[in-house]
Amino acid sequence: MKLSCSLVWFILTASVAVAKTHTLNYTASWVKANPDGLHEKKMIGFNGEWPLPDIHVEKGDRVQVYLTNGFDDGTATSLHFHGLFQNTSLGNQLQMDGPSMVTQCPIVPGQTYLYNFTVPEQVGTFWYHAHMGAQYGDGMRGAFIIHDPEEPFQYDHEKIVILADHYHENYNVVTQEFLSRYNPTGAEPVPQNILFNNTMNVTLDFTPGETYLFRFLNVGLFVSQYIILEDHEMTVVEVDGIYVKPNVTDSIYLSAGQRMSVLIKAKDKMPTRNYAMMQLMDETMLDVVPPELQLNQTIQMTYGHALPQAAALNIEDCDLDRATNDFYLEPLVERDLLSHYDHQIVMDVRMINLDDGVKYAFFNNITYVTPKIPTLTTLLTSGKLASDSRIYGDNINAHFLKHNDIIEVVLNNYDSGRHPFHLHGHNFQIVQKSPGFHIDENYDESEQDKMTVPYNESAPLQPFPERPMVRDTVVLEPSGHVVLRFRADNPGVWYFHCHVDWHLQQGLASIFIEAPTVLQERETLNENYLDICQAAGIPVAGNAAGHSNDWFDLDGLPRQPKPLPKGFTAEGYVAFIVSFIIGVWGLYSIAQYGIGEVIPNDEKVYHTLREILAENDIEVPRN
Ligand SMILES: *[C@@H]1O[C@H](CO)[C@@H](O)[C@H](O)[C@H]1NC(C)=O
Ligand SMILES: *[C@@H]1O[C@H](CO)[C@@H](O)[C@H](O)[C@H]1NC(C)=O
Ligand SMILES: *[C@@H]1O[C@H](CO)[C@@H](O)[C@H](O)[C@H]1NC(C)=O
Ligand SMILES: *[C@@H]1O[C@H](CO)[C@@H](O)[C@H](O)[C@H]1NC(C)=O
Ligand SMILES: *[C@@H]1O[C@H](CO)[C@@H](O)[C@H](O)[C@H]1NC(C)=O
Ligand SMILES: *[C@@H]1O[C@H](CO)[C@@H](O)[C@H](O)[C@H]1NC(C)=O
Ligand SMILES: *[C@@H]1O[C@H](CO)[C@@H](O)[C@H](O)[C@H]1NC(C)=O
Ligand SMILES: *[C@@H]1O[C@H](CO)[C@@H](O)[C@H](O)[C@H]1NC(C)=O
Ligand SMILES: *[C@@H]1O[C@H](CO)[C@@H](O)[C@H](O)[C@H]1NC(C)=O
Ligand SMILES: [Cu+2]
Repeated sequence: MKLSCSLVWFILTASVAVAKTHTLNYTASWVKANPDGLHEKKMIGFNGEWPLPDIHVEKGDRVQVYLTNGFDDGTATSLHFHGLFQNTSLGNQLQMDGPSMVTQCPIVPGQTYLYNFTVPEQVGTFWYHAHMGAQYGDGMRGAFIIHDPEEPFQYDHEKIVILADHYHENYNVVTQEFLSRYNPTGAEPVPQNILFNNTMNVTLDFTPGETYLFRFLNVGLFVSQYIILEDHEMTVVEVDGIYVKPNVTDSIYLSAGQRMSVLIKAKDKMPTRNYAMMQLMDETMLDVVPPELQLNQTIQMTYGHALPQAAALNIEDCDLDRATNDFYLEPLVERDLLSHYDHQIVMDVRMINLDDGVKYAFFNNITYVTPKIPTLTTLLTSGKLASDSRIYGDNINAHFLKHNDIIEVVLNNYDSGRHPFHLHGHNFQIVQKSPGFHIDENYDESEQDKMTVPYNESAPLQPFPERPMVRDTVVLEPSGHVVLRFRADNPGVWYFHCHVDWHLQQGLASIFIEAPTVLQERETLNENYLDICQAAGIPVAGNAAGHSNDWFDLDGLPRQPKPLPKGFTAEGYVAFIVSFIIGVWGLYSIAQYGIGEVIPNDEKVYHTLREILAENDIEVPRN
């Protein structure tokens, strides 16, 4: 006993001796920028500059990021480090995870929050981004690389490339237009462009004979993207912070949130021309493709500036389907399949209109609605009640996980879109991943349920892999399913959500409350946490509705709107509201990416609509 204690002490001192501390001091504020060269807009800079810096650390280092809210227009913020486990066994790590109203209060103007954590267990390609509405779409994002002194591959140069979709309007404007009854089909906002490392028309220099490690990250809000090389091979070596057995391909696919590191070997001899690296949107994710939209751009792989430029690549011969499939990749360090589960969570994904005419996204019948105080505050201030689901309210899709249980998450997609799901605090084995089941463009929405192939445990579509792929973000294909497994070895309050941020805004989220009593022993809310809550006017104790006198009083808890009246289908609503608006105002323009202009007199439209509903004997939705 004594011996093992001193051994632990020795190991701790040894690792402290080499680990560095990186102290970063950032003030977030609006700055003017013109990322695509076509439109100047406000982007979110750190210390007055945009793009934001990439953060480089080494395995085991400590990171202290002071984030000050310097916005001059009341915008609140928060910062998440995507893919980092924030292992709570290290003490007080959960309050560093970042999602607003889950593990912290929003940071209001003038306040500073310290993100203070270590990265002892992980290496590879991660990123940081605001976790407050769709805010990171305005550029509050960057790469976070954890270097490994013992990297299992060699290269001459490292290049980091963040891919993103780009909107000319600011995130709050786009969000408001999207979550509107004037967009009853829930058509996602179509970006105006795609960015390659925060800009366009990039030239990458290649030297014959050299090998390049490219770390690609999709830090966008919405569309997945392909990278396709002309006459060069990519060897995939890392995926979402997991080394994989090297696999050669000419095309890769990254959904929002995903990362891939690839080795690219330059031509051995000086070629007589330059080559194309194509960056391509996954256009199947767009409801409408506006004719002027550039779906791709050609990045120059340049051997010589005097050599002929590469033309855009014809990709007809590329096997894009293989690129979308991460099921075949195997982790380099062999980790056997978690062969059984202790607890299964089945979640059906649906998109449905509620009574306010807005299209929401659901896990089972619940769309996530932000509670009045962060779920972490509720857990840590509720004592013995922390395991009682009632105190968390009924609109956060809470799932309780027992310490060290093996959890199986089954996701069935009753929607025709692709959804990249991301789990905080863990990664997971992908034990089943069905293909998409194609849906006719003119399908009848009421037929959607019949198209879907849900997971059937007695007849899995694929054999279970012996060593399944491990990721932190996985794409659920249209009308298909995925099955994920992980061990609940990190007590916490972990957000599980779609990384298409528009779908997250529609409520496609759940909270995994993992071993709450163990977490209470590990985590204490620090002064800084309490201060930023107080500054935001958010109670520092209480249930989801902020009450701490009666823990079962949920009066005032925000909840999802009522369902649409019976017999009044979403399609009926769409047809009705569109024809109604055209009829009355004649200014509705669905041409504008299916969103249309915001009608100036919003309230009036709605009241008139209610009157017409009543006149036609359609049950009038209550307020
Ligand atoms: C961060 O920068 C601000 C502004 O330059 C300064 O006032 C503050 O003291 C700095 N904080 C730390 C911890 O370095
Ligand atoms: C990229 O090229 C297009 C077409 O030439 C041009 O309109 C745009 O301004 C360029 N963008 C940047 C950031 O260079
Ligand atoms: C967190 O740390 C504990 C203790 O070292 C370990 O058992 C567990 O696997 C870790 N969990 C994650 C998700 O890294
Ligand atoms: C960060 O956390 C470590 C470990 O708890 C602590 O020693 C250190 O003082 C903290 N940093 C700051 C600036 O508070
Ligand atoms: C992308 O931008 C970052 C800085 O913003 C830079 O360090 C990196 O080298 C750029 N990548 C490429 C491939 O140019
Ligand atoms: C790469 O993946 C394919 C499956 O797409 C597999 O057949 C092949 O064996 C893998 N190659 C290596 C070198 O692991
Ligand atoms: C790139 O986009 C243009 C139009 O924006 C289209 O004509 C071309 O086929 C696209 N190329 C690829 C490889 O998809
Ligand atoms: C969801 O369905 C369950 C069971 O049918 C029901 O008890 C619950 O109230 C529903 N929740 C909401 C928010 O509608
Ligand atoms: C699941 O598969 C089993 C075995 O093939 C089959 O008997 C059963 O009908 C299937 N269940 C559903 C709901 O399709
Ligand atoms: Cu989604």
